[in-house]
Amino acid sequence: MARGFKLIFAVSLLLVLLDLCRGSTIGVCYGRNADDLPTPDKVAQLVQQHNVKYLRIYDSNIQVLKAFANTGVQLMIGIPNSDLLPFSQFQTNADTWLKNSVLPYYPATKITYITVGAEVTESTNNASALVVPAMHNVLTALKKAGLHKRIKVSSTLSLGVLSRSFPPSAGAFNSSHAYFLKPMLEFLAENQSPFMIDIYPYYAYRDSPNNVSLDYALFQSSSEVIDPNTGLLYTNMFDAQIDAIYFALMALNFRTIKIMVTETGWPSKGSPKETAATPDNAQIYNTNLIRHVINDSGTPAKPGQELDVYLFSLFNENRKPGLESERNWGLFYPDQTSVYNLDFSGKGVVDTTADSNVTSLNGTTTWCIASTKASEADLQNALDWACGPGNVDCSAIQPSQPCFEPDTLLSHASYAFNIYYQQNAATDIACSFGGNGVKVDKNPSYDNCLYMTAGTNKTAASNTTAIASSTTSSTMRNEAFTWILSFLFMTLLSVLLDMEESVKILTRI
Ligand SMILES: *[C@@H]1O[C@H](CO)[C@@H](O)[C@H](O)[C@H]1NC(C)=O
Ligand SMILES: *[C@@H]1O[C@H](CO)[C@@H](O)[C@H](O)[C@H]1NC(C)=O
Ligand SMILES: *[C@@H]1O[C@H](CO)[C@@H](O)[C@H](O)[C@H]1NC(C)=O
Ligand SMILES: *[C@@H]1O[C@H](CO)[C@@H](O)[C@H](O)[C@H]1NC(C)=O
Ligand SMILES: *[C@@H]1O[C@H](CO)[C@@H](O)[C@H](O)[C@H]1NC(C)=O
Ligand SMILES: *[C@@H]1O[C@H](CO)[C@@H](O)[C@H](O)[C@H]1NC(C)=O
Ligand SMILES: *[C@@H]1O[C@H](CO)[C@@H](O)[C@H](O)[C@H]1NC(C)=O
Ligand SMILES: CC(=O)N[C@H]1CO[C@H](CO)[C@@H](O)[C@@H]1O
Repeated sequence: MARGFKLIFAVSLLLVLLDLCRGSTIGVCYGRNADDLPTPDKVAQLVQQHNVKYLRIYDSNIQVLKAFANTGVQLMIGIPNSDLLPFSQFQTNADTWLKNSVLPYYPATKITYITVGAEVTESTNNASALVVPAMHNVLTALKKAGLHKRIKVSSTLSLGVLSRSFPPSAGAFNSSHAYFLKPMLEFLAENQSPFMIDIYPYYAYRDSPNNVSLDYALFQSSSEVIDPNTGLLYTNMFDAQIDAIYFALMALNFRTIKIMVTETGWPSKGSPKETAATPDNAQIYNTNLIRHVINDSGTPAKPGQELDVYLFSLFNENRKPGLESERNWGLFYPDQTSVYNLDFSGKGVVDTTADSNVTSLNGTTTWCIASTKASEADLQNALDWACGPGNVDCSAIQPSQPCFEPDTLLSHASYAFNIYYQQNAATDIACSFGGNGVKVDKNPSYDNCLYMTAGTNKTAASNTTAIASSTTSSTMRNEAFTWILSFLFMTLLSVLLDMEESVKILTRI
């Protein structure tokens, strides 16, 4: 008996730690308001190729649910505002939907969240009044199916729920929403569901460029904004907006509710007036956002707090109404080529846990170099990007270093492209550089200038002391995590086996 208890204890400890150490995650929103998108099956491949593990959809489309079966991708599914009336009216409507639209695909398709309604305060019909009753009915349906612990129910909101967001410590909900917001917050607290918010520093900048600096919106500010009430320093608008929500929740004494960002992003193109909507800015925002989040740096009010974030959006959606930017939030064009390079891992070094042997997957080794057809301007842009946001160590192409000669843009760009490519799992997309990169089978190394292969820096990457400085935090967390896991594994072993046996195993290891 005692052994049984020990075993149960060790297993639950393991599970608790797994959960605690999960870290912040990055997902992507898969909106489908377009008539030219690839089939859901193709999208499932694209998503897996890019190692995206979390995906938000806005409905419970059967083709999509089927396409993501057995992919390991965790799905957040949704009930649109237009369906809230039936869901709020009768329990049986929620029961039937769950039975017909969700359960047949679960658990092969990993559904982890249901969003009931989306940004109801922005909705023209009276969705706000319906949302909480609908949430209760969906939860009850899940309880009947025994799934309420595995699938969480919430609803996404826009920053419009706040009447004040600056300074963050003065964050407060608009009291005219209290009639539905208060019961919603009670629901979330009771069921340990997250507060889901869509956050767009882009709009804050676009709508008041005189008050908000572009650098502050893009996580590039060299100056800080001080919250006079708390003395907290803000270097970016994203953190300030999240903290405004934390303070608004605290003001109502909802201290346990976690925040999840169900949409954020930056458009790559806009109308002539939307000058900040460019591929460069979109790339900078999303790159910096991912690094900021993956790092588990939290916000000034909640340092170290994990935060799950979904990027908006997977594709450009040609049927979205409104300004030009509305149709250009995508990371990918409908033909599945990327609008700009983006490293979803935010790490910039080979992820030692994900890929153990990338190049030999195919039996061949490939390198990525700059195309001779690329223009000087494109090469310079791509080189600057690789050595900057792309996180490539470009020291070897500096004067007097081994790869400085020949001192040409083509040669320097080739060296940098290749490192980026190898550090990002050597996927085709990691060698795109806006069409200026090409893959080659022949090792481009010459003299003392050695071109990296995916294997080259394996040991360096897995050696804690040798990791590039910009990435230490999250990688070290993973290392520590691995140690904790190994330790727990050994504890488990020692419970499972006789003590003597496990001592033997330990000494052998
Ligand atoms: C929405 O519904 C609520 C509750 O039924 C009601 O108090 C409110 O006036 C309605 N608002 C509108 C704009 O119809
Ligand atoms: C609060 O919400 C109401 C109703 O949506 C709106 O008219 C009002 O302008 C909002 N107040 C603030 C300060 O945003
Ligand atoms: C922008 O700045 C002006 C003047 O400093 C101020 O009156 C206004 O309230 C600010 N607007 C916002 C949205 O912060
Ligand atoms: C990562 O976190 C550390 C400490 O929390 C911080 O100093 C560093 O600036 C963060 N890096 C990024 C890219 O946010
Ligand atoms: C990669 O895999 C190949 C074939 O399985 C193997 O020969 C090679 O040693 C592996 N390389 C590394 C670095 O593990
Ligand atoms: C394998 O490598 C070759 C040569 O680079 C390439 O053409 C082919 O697409 C690769 N196959 C896969 C499955 O990556
Ligand atoms: C890690 O790096 C240190 C210092 O460079 C070195 O002494 C050690 O042998 C390395 N360990 C491994 C496993 O590569
Ligand atoms: C090819 C390459 O970049 N090699 C590097 C691997 O990591 C070691 C230690 O960090 C560097 O010294 C090498 O230059």
